[in-house]
Amino acid sequence: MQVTDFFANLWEHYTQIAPQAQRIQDLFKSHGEEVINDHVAFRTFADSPISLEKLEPQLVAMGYEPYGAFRFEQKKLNARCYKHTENSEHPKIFVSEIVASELPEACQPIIAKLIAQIPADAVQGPEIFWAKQLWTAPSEADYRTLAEYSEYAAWLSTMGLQTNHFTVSINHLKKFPTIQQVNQLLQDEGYLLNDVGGLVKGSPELYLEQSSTMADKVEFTFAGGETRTITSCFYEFALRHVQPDGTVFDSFIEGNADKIFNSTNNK
Ligand code: OOG
Ligand code: NI
Repeated sequence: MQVTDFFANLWEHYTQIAPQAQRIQDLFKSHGEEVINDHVAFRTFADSPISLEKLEPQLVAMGYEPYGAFRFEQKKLNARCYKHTENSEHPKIFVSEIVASELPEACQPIIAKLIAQIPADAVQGPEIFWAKQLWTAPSEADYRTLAEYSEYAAWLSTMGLQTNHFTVSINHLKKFPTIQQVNQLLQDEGYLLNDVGGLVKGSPELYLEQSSTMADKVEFTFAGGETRTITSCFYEFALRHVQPDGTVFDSFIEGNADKIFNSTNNK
């Protein structure tokens, strides 16, 4: 699959569940901006047929290569980032996975039940990145148990494998050159931003500043038939800075990412 077709498919699925992203992109366009994506992110289950390791060959087949690895000790996550080998204009990709065996006992049978339903050969092509839930809906009780220990696991149990967020490259905006201006525009339009550790994650000194909306909400029907409003996906904004060696920082920062993950928390 062509990389541009891959991202077009991702955007179409993503904006169905996160309509705020389309509205915000349209808002930037109404100010004469061209909206370029810095990166997209996915979440998945480690030790499963859709683990990071199983997904990676699909990204490699499209010309991507891994260039960074991360560990989130408290959240029990591993992550890797990927960039395109030939075209640096293609969005970067951030994939994280949760290690269920490291979560409290109470979570383990719940996650095992979901993973057991994923076909061993689930990963056949790039379409896997918008496959969503590859298992039947969890019960509301199981969802709440997961949420108690891991908002990430709870989110993944309902949303499955799909784009968790797209990210606007602030570097490519003309009228909103600072992240503060972007945040102000969004707040003036009534969008709720992730304020964990402040609205701006990172700093120019770290060569990366990021902010994000709080996730959209969707109706979800649990196994027992109860329909509840839960969080879906969010939109992110990233400003990258030039390093002393003259190159633009192109990776990710654990301390920033750790806070961005909370954009899907049910507050
Ligand atoms: C990923 C959070 C990390 C970033 O840009 O640091 C991230 C997630 O919420 O799944 O996207
Ligand atoms: Ni991100």
